[in-house]
Amino acid sequence: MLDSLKIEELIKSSSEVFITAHKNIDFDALGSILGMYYVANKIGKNVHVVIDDEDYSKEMKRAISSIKELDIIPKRYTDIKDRIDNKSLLIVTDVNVSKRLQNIKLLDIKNRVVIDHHIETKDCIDTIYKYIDIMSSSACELVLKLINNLNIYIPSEVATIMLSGIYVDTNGFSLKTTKDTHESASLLYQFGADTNESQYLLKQNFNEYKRIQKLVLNTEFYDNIAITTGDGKYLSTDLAKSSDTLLRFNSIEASFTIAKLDDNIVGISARSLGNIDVASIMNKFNGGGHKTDAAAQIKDCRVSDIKDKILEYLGGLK
Ligand SMILES: [Mn+2]
Repeated sequence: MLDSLKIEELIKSSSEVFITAHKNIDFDALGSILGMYYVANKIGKNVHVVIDDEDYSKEMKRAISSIKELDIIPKRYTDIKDRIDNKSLLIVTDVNVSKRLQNIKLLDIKNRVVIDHHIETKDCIDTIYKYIDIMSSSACELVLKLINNLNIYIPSEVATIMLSGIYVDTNGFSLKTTKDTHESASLLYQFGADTNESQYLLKQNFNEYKRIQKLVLNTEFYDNIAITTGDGKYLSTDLAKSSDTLLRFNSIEASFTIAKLDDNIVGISARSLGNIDVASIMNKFNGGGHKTDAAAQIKDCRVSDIKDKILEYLGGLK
């Protein structure tokens, strides 16, 4: 449950607020950071947006230059580290594991709030308050609930970035989209979100597209199950996008994408329309999630062995 007053109180009692998200920032991460910026700003706190990525896509540069016009200048950890004291508050959005943070040193800040829609794993950041809802479409949707509850105003440039974040995370309002998602979008339009500008922000990277297509083209079908395996290394977001894509084909009820994430780590991303519980299968690999959306990472194993095990577990479900 979202406790808006608790978040408000934590911001009020802090010295300054630092907001960050995951490495390789995307629009959901940036949008949710900016939403939280306006929440803390309205409460009257000094707020710092902390981003340590080395480089950005053209689209991300475009978004960041639009917020610079609002006088929001993202800072690096080295710029803010001397400001940290024992009353500093760290707000983390769109991620809950420390190793994926923009800069792990931000955990020098001991008072932390996490707002996220990803599966909570064992190495979740320690917090004084966390709002994690894996059924929610995006971190932006969660932050918009807070914005709505606390009656916060956001400028149109930020509304456009948040709309783009929801668009990306729902694959164009098709996945994990609920009444709440549309209500969030509706609120963004009231703040002046611009769909034309959003189209510029949402332009895809062609190399990423090729990587995901390569995965998708390597799919094998077993009745209503699609299983894809990748050669070489992929990003975990590639696996997720591949499984999302596969779910859209005729008669497919569940999809699995398996590929190496690192030399000794194999990742699985699993999706289902709800009739097959993919979380129960990911649990067998010590992963987790929800019955429609789950994942796992396994050390020191082969992609082909993982595929065989999935088929075996699926056989057991019947
Ligand atoms: Mn997200």
